[in-house]
Amino acid sequence: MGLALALVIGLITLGTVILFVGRFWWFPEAISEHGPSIDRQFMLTLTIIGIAFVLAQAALAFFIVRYRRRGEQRASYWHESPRLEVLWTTITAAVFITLAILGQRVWAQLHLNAPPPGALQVEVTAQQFVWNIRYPGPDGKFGRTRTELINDVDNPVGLDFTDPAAQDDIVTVNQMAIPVNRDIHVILRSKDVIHSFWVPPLRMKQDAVPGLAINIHFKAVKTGQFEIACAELCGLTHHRMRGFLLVLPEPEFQKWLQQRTNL
Ligand SMILES: [Cu+2]
Repeated sequence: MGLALALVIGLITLGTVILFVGRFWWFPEAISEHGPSIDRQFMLTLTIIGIAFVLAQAALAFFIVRYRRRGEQRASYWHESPRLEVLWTTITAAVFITLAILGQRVWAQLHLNAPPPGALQVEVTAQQFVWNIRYPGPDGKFGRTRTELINDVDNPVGLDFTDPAAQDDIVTVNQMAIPVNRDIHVILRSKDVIHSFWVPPLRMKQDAVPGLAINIHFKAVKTGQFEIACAELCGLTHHRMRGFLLVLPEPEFQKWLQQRTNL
């Protein structure tokens, strides 16, 4: 029984290692400037945790075989070794705290630091079950909004057109275009419940929380069309809440924007 169990543990460990090392089902290619540093951090964490996982499973299999019941001899065991417990708890804590500090650096650059000057501002307002995207228009200023003006048919963010700055704002639903190689400053809001703005190739995921304006920034370095998924279970048709991010060369982006002006 002991041998069979050790074998099963060995096979599960081997299968898991093959799945990760073979990368049969892996991330989409990173398209943001910060993407490679997120991937590096992920690989570092995965490698360290992977080594710990293999060592722990090998030790488990070894102990199962070494101290198993043989014939009339009972399986032997011991417990409580404060020295060992302190040792492995300290090592685990040191590894986790170091990884957390390293990861925090990349995360903070995107979430806590102010967006670089000149970044293009885009407001993303999540709601059940669409993404409302707003651009400030030619004046570069977001106009005033009022909740009582919200109307899902033609004014999803509640633009107040008595404010001149609101008259040229451009609002689209589920279609977000951005220029490539330019800093983008996203102001993330929610109208109803918590949603999560997730574009896997950007390596960017951030909750949208009602009542908060959350600032994130990034720069896409490859053009293409990518999916904006909602990564927070937000209601019955959460799975249908998907938008598209179009990363365009600057002239095409300007054209895209112009086509939507005065609509
Ligand atoms: Cu959602």
